[in-house]
Amino acid sequence: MNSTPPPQLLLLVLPFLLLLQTWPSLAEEKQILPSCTGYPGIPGSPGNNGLPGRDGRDGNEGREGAKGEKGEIGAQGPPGNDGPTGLPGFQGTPGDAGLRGERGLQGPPGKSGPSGEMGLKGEKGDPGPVGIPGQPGNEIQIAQLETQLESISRMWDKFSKLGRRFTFIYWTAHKHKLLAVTHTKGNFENVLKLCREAEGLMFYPEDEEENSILQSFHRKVGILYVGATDAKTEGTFMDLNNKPLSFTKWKAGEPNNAGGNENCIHTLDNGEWNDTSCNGEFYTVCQF
Ligand SMILES: [Ca+2]
Ligand SMILES: [Ca+2]
Repeated sequence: MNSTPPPQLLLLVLPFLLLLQTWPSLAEEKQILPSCTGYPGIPGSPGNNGLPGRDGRDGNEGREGAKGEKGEIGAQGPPGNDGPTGLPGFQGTPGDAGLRGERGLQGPPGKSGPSGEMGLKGEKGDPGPVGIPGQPGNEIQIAQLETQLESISRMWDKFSKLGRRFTFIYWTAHKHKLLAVTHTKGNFENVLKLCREAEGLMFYPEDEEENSILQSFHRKVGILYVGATDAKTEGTFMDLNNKPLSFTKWKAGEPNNAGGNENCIHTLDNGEWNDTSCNGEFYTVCQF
């Protein structure tokens, strides 16, 4: 640490030192010359300027200034963080159908459909050309083959008739009888033929219960022929096995053989019967 006093301090102390050196001589001079009256000395020259004073204390805080003007828009900040995933939007409307694609490869064949209705038997064809004379045959073998051929022909005819039953509708079982309605209307002869071609018989109800079944068929398809006629003996109705009727359901006043030509029977809505012409086109029920 430097102990040398600063020059400013020397300048401040120097006048006092000069005064101390001068003061004793003046005292001695007063002792020597106590009675002499002196003249006031010439005023000394002004002393040097003192050292600068210390810095004053900080003043009180001033009043708040006026609000400054609005600054310019700052530079755009960096992008913010990604927000949370929003809720799914509503389903949009379906777009237009696209262009039709190319035709695909053919798929495997489907299952066979149900067998169709058996066709009618065709007419006999023309005789074929005479064949080459064969070897002398065995008469026994020929007879056996002819028998087998006849058997096959009968089976075919049987299947053909049974196949016609598939055209009938509203099958119903009652006791030992199987009943069905013809698929089409016809006069008495025509619907009678439809039953026989299917190895059936036109149905005749033998009691009140069976007549109720006949009436239920009537409600499904309309008027039905009853399997009975008095064509053989006027006024005596018989079933198709030529047996007199054991049950009848005649409407009051029937049978009346109106016009002298009512030899068949048809059903009415209430289940009763009326004798009628055999030329009307009605359904019938076949019994198997
Ligand atoms: Ca009659
Ligand atoms: Ca009548």
